[in-house]
Amino acid sequence: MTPLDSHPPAAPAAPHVAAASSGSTSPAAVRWTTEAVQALLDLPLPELLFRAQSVHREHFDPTRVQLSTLLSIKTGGCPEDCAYCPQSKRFDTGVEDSALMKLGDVLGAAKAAKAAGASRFCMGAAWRGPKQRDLEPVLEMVKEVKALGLETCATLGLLKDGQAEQLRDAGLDYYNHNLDTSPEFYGDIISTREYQDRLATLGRVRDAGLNVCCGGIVGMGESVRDRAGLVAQLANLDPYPESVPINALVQVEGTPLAETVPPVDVLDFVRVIAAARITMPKAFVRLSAGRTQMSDEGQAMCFLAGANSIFYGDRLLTTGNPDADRDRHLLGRLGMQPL
Ligand code: SAM
Ligand code: DTB
Ligand code: SF4
Repeated sequence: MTPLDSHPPAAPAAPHVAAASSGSTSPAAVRWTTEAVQALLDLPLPELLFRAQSVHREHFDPTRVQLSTLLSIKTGGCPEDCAYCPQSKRFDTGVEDSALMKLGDVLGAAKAAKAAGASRFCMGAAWRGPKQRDLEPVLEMVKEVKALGLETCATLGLLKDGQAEQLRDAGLDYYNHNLDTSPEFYGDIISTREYQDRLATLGRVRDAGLNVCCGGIVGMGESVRDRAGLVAQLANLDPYPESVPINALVQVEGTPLAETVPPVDVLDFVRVIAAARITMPKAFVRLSAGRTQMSDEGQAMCFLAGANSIFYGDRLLTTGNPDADRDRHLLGRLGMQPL
């Protein structure tokens, strides 16, 4: 894989970067300070968009967007307490706890996604992390989905030593594991694991030679500095993630964050996309959860800010997503094409 480059800022380093406890994906070299990223977020929008578009065009065709379909292969009943998540068993959200899906059903969904035009298929499980007996059937799923010619991604929670290698050997292309927010705000959102735990799993994923998919959520009541802190953490991973999902919080009734924070202003969301694009020039920046609440014009601005991937299909994991027809219509209106 070609090493990813970055566009370091001129500003001197003033890090408040959490150090990884293991693995080579560590924020050892501070290329982007929180202050430098915050300065990007504070730019007048035309300046920020111009910078983001300039970087985007150096590495990607700005008319192309990758279509990725998500499937929840194991839904609900999760022991963790992530305050945004409808799948935690601690919150009464109406999401039923269900068993791991059967291989045939997963393959059926992957074939349908491919037929509808997706080139990437991401399997998500509501686990703190997979037990070995859980991982075995997932390895089969990865192998068979990969054999369909789809790019594969999985998000299964924290990984133990050796599990990333097993996923790699099964044919997994990307492992998704989000930092979600800044190290400072993290404790307000999740108490059942530490930022360091997430960094350690990211290190295991990187060490196994998998592509890293890592991003976060905007709209959880975080400050602009927290948004900058998240982007700086991601950009300082060495190398930075190949894939960066930026989610707008989907407020689900029963979760602690529902109706306690105002929805994020789409222009502020666009700013975070642009900052991710500028600081991680070669990454796929994914306009992820939250599109059902966005206008076509808001989504168009995300593409203009450097987003080049969306989740495609009428469901995310447990919540809705624009249906495929609407997305095809949107891309048509914008003169954009799937990758
Ligand atoms: N359990 C695994 C984990 O947490 O790593 C994998 C699945 S988890 C649902 C994947 C990601 O979905 C989370 O890290 C979070 O960024 C995102 N997510 C979950 N609920 C969300 C919500 N209500 N709005 C936006 N993003 C959400
Ligand atoms: C990511 O960053 N966003 C996706 C994917 N990675 C797994 C998940 C979004 C979940 C939104 C809430 C739900 O549908 O349950
Ligand atoms: Fe569990 Fe993942 Fe949801 Fe957290 S985000 S409660 S770990 S499914």
